[in-house]
Amino acid sequence: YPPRLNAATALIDAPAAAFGADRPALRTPDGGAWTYGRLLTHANQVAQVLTEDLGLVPGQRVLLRSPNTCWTVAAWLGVLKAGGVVVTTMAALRAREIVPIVEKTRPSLMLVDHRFTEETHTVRAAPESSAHVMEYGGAGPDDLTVRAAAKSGVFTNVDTAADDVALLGPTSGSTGAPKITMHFHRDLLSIDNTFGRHILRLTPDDIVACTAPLAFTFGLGMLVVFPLRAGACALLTESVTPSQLAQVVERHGVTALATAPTAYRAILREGQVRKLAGLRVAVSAGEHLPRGTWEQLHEQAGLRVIDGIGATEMLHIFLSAAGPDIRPGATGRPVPGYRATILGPGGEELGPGEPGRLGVIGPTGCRYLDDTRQQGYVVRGWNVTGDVFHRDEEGYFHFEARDDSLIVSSGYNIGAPEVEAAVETHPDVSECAVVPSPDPERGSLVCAFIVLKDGVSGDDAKAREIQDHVKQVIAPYKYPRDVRFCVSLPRNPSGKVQRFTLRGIVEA
Ligand code: 3SK
Repeated sequence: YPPRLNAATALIDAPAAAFGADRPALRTPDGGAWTYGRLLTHANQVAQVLTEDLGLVPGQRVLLRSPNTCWTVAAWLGVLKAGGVVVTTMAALRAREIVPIVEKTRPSLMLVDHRFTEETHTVRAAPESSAHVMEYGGAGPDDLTVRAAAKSGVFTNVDTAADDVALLGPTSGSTGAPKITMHFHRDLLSIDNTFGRHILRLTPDDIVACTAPLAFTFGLGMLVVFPLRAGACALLTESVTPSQLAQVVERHGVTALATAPTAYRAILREGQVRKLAGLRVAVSAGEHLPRGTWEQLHEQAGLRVIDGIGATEMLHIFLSAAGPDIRPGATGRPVPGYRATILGPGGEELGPGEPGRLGVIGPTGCRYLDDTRQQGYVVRGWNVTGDVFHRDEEGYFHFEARDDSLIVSSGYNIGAPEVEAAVETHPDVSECAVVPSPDPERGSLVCAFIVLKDGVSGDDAKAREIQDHVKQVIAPYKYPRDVRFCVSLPRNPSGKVQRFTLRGIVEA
């Protein structure tokens, strides 16, 4: 990459010129449609508001909080154009989840979809935060979209370096406070030059749908980076059930779909899979895709699903396979540009058939913002994702297990300690331990073993009460769907909770 590079130039200015300003760039199921020209104009207008009205200086951070909307894409590109750093957060997060992100990333500004401002104002009131909050998508005089309408839509992108930070992506780690991954302008192009070009291979005729939020780098790649670089169109959905997703795919002529195995399984179960038969490309990521699900999708809709594993730390997918290279049941091989290995307990590289921790090296990699956990993730140059795999003689990588305290449910990474802490804020709870419980639909469920305070009885009503409480405290998708009351938690002699004992109970 050239030393000076603003990723927004490659993501919207160049595609609008190369593919034509009238080409469709974004669509929404309700009939909304933005061309490349319109997206470029709105992204420029956002950059103008940020720099001319709000005095944003290159390198300052802008937190975005929104579902997947056209204006979110414009805001995201506008921040890059202005030389700012995007801090992504999911709309579903609660104040107690946003505060640590704000404390760590210190944004100067928060751009928030007008439907999600309530919790943001709580965050704004916190002593650590001095960020200006601006809403968008509403109609008030200070709304970003209203201010943008008064701008010319002409903007010269700030001259950033290829390795200036462009994106701060929080990731719910398996322990403690959220970790904030940093990615450079060049990283945003690297994921396209690797997974995008070699595996996904979108064309300008593709219409792409993905259920992941733009705040999750899986969604960012699938809905912004890859389609825009290919001249394709992204269909943005907010929250859809699996059967609505199948309908959207059929009704809107979607040709490329990316979602988690949970959604594919639900579509199969609900008898909707024929609606996916028009897909040219189907991608599964976020959790392990079992061979049986791959085969059902192949038999019933003719799909050859591209499986893949990525990580927020790596920005996107680094193990995958497409077309004739696919081996059902295997996740794939290192995406061109990446190398992968299996590491033993002492960090030594293991041979074929031996399970160990997955290590990966490539053009993107883990750089946590000011976090000693960096040493745990990058070991002798290998990015160690926490997943256990084995490699076969042909060089394909096969999934075995995930990090002990990270629960992957419907493609979401949920840290067990965070759920435990939320459960323990309920006044009737004495202590709690959270483990994954296997689930045919979601891959895993969040299962909470709860010890109640003396005199409180654990029944269905109490379980529902605690579940509702957790949904108020942290993002609702993290709540324990499986609640089990017990008299005590199993502990080792030093007092540490023995999660493996609890896992044995749920797996029995
Ligand atoms: O596999 C994942 O969980 C992932 C994470 C970040 C970006 C992309 C993917 C598929």
